[in-house]
Amino acid sequence: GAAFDWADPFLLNEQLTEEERMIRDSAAAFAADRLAPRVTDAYLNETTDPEIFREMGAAGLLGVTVDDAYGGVGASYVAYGLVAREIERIDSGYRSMASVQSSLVMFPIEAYGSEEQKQRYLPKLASGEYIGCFGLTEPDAGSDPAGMKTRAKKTEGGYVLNGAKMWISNSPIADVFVVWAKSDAHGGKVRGFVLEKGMKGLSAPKIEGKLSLRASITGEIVMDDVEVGEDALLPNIEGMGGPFGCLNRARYGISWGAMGAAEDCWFRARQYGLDRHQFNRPLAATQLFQKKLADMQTEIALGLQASLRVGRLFDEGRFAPEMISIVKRNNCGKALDIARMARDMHGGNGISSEYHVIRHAQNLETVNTYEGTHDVHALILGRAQTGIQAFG
Ligand code: TGC
Ligand code: FAD
Repeated sequence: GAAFDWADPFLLNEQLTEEERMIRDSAAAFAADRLAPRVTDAYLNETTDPEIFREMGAAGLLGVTVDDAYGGVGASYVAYGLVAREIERIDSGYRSMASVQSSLVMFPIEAYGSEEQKQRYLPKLASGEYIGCFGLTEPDAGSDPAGMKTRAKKTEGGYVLNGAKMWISNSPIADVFVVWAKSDAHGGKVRGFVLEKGMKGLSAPKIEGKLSLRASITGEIVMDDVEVGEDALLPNIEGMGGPFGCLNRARYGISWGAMGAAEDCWFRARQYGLDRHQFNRPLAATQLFQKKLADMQTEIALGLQASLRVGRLFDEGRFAPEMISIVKRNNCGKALDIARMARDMHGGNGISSEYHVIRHAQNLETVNTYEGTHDVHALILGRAQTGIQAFG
């Protein structure tokens, strides 16, 4: 039989290609060198260094699946997932910054944009010179984005946009805004628009006071008679399939990312249990402690294997959104449970920023909520197996 690797129980590493392992390793080195040293300060002070985008760009971590003709890496969805896992091992907020840029801004421009839009935006988004954001959620339209109020009204040379987006990652520091609006010229159907910082009537105030995901800046997008030309419209998509197509990619990446955060919690809890003695023996010598480690190992091994499978299907063009709901929902839910467990296993130290586990737990509250809440993904899966839509 084969030797058992406790940290890689199902030999995931062996199931990756050479290129995927290389990309993973460079993401891991970047995360350790550039992100880990900054994260505690960023989290405590709620600051996001825009320079991180440039550094990620230089390290080849933005637009992993985007065509290299446009500055992307042209690698697989599995490689993209591995990058998300390595970045989120440090912090979910850093992974958010990267996944919005790659899946929610570069993807729609590549998939739905004109040649001119691709040339104009993709290389600069890939290098991190431009920071992107994605505006779908509104104050009164979260789980039900089709209920959006943002409107695009046809003018002679283009459109005028009015509305407000809420809870938008990166928006206060963004140069490029992919926003979704109902367009009167298209029978009220949802259309995508690419706006740029500095347009008259466009602002993106920061949302203050977040107690989760504090290393990633979040804001609103306010559009007050923002006039754009016809060239701001994403020409090749109409309807809710546009934003959902982006969400499929981001949700898939999050399923890997959440497992990265969970692994960090697991490894830290294991080490803490080996080092810390109570009652004259290591905490790790107790049955309760070992049971928790076994639960963590099991859920992470299963979750990673499932994400890998969905990633391979993605790369073969055979994924269904419901598959993504399974891994997004389960991996985020399990990661949150694991982070809370790791926090508990660290005792009092577990509440300190120095031990990192409470930061992961706080972050994963957001990760479990955004990109479709845990319950909303249950409803997607319930609909798929009963044929009954239980949302409204
Ligand atoms: P429904 O009737 O199901 O579908 C409407 C149209 O959309 C199509 N569609 C999809 N297409 C591709 N992929 C998918 N996953 C799709 N899901 C639906 C569908 O085929 C249909 O097309 P058509 O042409 O027939 O009109 O839509 P519904 O309005 O009933 O939606 C229900 C529900 C709950 C599934 C959906 O609204 C939902 O997923 N809600 C959750 C919202 C959400 O995830 N928001 C995320 C905002 S972005 C974000 O959080 C970024 S955080 C990132 C970070 O910082 O990392
Ligand atoms: P609601 O939809 O009001 O849900 C509240 C509760 O009700 C949840 O528990 C939900 O599961 C439950 N619920 C809702 N509907 C039903 C139902 N039919 N049946 C049963 N239960 C239901 N959005 C973007 O567009 N772009 C971004 O970049 C972005 N970044 C984000 C960053 C952060 C830090 C956060 C917190 C959010 C971000 N979001 C972003 C928004 C995010 O996608 C939404 O918060 C999420 O979709 C949930 O919407 P909501 O907050 O309006 O909650």
